[in-house]
Amino acid sequence: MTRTLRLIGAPTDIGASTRGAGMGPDALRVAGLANTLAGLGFEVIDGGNLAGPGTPWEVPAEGLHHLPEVIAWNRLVYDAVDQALEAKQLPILLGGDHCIAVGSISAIARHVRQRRQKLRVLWLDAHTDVNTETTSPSGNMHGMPVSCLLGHGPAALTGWSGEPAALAHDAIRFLGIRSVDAEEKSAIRSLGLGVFDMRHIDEHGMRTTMTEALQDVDEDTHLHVSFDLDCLDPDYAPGVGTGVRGGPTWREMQLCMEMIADTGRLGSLDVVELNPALDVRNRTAEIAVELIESLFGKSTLAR
Ligand code: HAR
Ligand code: MN
Ligand code: MN
Ligand code: MN
Repeated sequence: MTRTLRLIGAPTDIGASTRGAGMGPDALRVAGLANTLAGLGFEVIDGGNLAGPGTPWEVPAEGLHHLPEVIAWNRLVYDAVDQALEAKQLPILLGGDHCIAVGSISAIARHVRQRRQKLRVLWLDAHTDVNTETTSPSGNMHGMPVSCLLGHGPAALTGWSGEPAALAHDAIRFLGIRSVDAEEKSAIRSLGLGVFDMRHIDEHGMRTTMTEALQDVDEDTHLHVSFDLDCLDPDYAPGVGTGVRGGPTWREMQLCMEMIADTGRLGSLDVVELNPALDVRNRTAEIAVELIESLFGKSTLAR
């Protein structure tokens, strides 16, 4: 049976510190995402862009930045991802900044629980995004989605999956991490989160790291990949708002994607933090498309 993929555009930079991620969905389209996936034998439906609130010019001085708009965007994302899953389509959420992962992963968690499957989230990112209202140094909501999903975020963005926490602490693995705020470090330790930081990848290599990250993924597992493009080294992926030196190379990221594809359990995907305003001739979008192609099973030799 042909698998149907549904592209869902969420053109917003509402949770970010830098403007521009709202152009991400169209940059991925221009880089040929739909045709590339169709070339692998999938049916691809581009559902277009969600229409959420604009980003106000003024950034609030205090508290959570743009919380009402972040909630509105996540409601739209939740509904669109939920509808795709109900229609047995594999949702590919095109961001947009990373705050929209609250809506997508909440919808996915509810769906997975109803089907008595196991959820495993791979958070590919330079950052752990596990700040809260009280720990965030910036007030930017793209640094907080993981806390919302673990049940510790701002109340208005927590509990959307129908349970207090969309994710158990051991349902998520972080990869490529190299920028963690002081209070995030304590949270990682106290929550017992599985973080494969860059030192881990340096010491053990991507192959061993991915084998560890994918441990216990079985035929009952729904694998969700939340792909923040700043996971990649900025030499390869300059088009992001908060790039951090010292990330995985293009080849390391390819292997990461190929090993996820090999599990056959990929059930949903977020592609976030692409900022075309900071990109160089759409290079980051093109690299993202090539990596997504590997994630969906492109192989040099196998048919
Ligand atoms: N940790 C910082 C903060 O919370 C920076 C977060 C940047 N986040 C992203 N997503 N780009 O990973 O403000
Ligand atoms: Mn992120
Ligand atoms: Mn990031
Ligand atoms: Mn727990």
